[in-house]
Amino acid sequence: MLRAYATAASVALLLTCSAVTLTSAHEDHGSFSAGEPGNPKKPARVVMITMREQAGKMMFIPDRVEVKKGEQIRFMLRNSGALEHEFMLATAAENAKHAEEMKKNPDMEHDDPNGKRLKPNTTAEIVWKFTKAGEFQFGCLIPGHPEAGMLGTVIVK
Ligand SMILES: [Cu+2]
Repeated sequence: MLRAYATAASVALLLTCSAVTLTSAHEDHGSFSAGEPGNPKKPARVVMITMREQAGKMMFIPDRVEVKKGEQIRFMLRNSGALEHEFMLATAAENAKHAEEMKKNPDMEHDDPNGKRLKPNTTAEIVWKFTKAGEFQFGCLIPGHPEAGMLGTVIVK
């Protein structure tokens, strides 16, 4: 588990370095590490992700998704839990940094192309195009939730 995390973090670090060079060109509309916001009018493969708590743990079901480079995915998110949860798609390193920021501001709301916060018994969608190969992470960064297991992996091949 720790080993897998370390591998993810080092992959993320490499990706972050390459993302930095792109930042200046994309400053006007932000840049995203895991690819780019999708086009809802274009075909997309549906991936359903359920968020919930059970027996002291919090989880995404499934917590691992594989996609092909260039593929567009429509994440259909459902919060079936009793608490609010969020889905933030980035690198593991970015999510870890973001989680630290959220400890200072736990009510930070997310409604971004790569992230949504869902109240209990609500749904949301994210259409995303995975333009880069690598390993990315979807995480719920509400304080305590990553620690309770609310992290998932996207493998882009
Ligand atoms: Cu959560």
